[in-house]
Amino acid sequence: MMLLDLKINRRDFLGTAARLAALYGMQNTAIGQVAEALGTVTSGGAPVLWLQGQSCSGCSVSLLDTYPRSIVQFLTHDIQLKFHQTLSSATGHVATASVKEIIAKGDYYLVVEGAVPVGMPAACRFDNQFFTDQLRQAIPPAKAVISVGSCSSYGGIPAAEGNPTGSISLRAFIKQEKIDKPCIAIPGCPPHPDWIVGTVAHVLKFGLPAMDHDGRPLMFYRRTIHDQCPRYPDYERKNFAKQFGDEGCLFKLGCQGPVTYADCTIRKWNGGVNDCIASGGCCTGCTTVDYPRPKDFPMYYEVGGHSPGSINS
Ligand code: FSX
Ligand code: SF4
Repeated sequence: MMLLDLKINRRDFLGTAARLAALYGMQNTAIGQVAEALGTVTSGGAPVLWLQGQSCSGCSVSLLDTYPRSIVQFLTHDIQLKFHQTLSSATGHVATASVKEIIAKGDYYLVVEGAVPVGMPAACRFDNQFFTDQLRQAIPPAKAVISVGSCSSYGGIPAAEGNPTGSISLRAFIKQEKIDKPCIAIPGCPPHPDWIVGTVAHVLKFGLPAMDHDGRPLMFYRRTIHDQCPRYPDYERKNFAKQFGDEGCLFKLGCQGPVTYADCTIRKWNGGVNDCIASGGCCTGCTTVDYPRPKDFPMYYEVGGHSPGSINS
């Protein structure tokens, strides 16, 4: 599917390659390789099938903020986006037929956003097909599988305490189905657009990235937020904020930075403008395996300490 036919000049192209090399922590000498990677996919060699399960679609919304290469350039030049439930215009039987055709041809990269409701398959359908069955068909022919977001990577919000639909992660689903396919996890609720674009580009050119034991690419998730936090000197000096808006380390307000692997404080969000801690909020640990935690997790409390049950009362 081509969304728009934009031309990209060499300067923009190398600029993107340089940024990707930088976000991998590569030397300048690697820029050529990354440019080659983008060139490979630009020439139409990287069909991508993007499926959505139980999610809020925030991961796709986050991807729209990719920069400096626009999302249109990414979708129309870097990858051949064959189908995406939110972006594609096809609906109903037409969409179902289109996805079936893509799966039958095989040889695509499968990106999955959202958790898998194995305990209640009818909770998530694509036309008349259960999402679980769609995955059973789509995973085996894929060249690689990438789970985008915490829901797909680890279960996330749909699998939070209570979990009425018996949701599990895509990784757990692949294991449960005994499908032999590596799955790269790009957790975050939502994940940073650089993590998505950078991982896809890496897979296309270099194959699977180096990952930690939970499938996260080390190039983005190697160190904790705490280790890279501008408030770390306050933590060392035991200068803790007592309420939101205070200066100082947010640890005593529930900051999850010490146990959360991601590079938000260095990379920044919204085009390099801000991140949770810089804006005065705690790290909620959205890239951790057990996010979003039990219902007594402080994230669900109003400031002032009301219990979760009293939030709306
Ligand atoms: Fe989950 Fe993504 Fe959070 Fe939402 O699709 S990671 S709820 S931002 O959108 O899956
Ligand atoms: Fe660590 Fe959070 Fe304090 Fe930063 S604000 S130093 S991440 S506990």
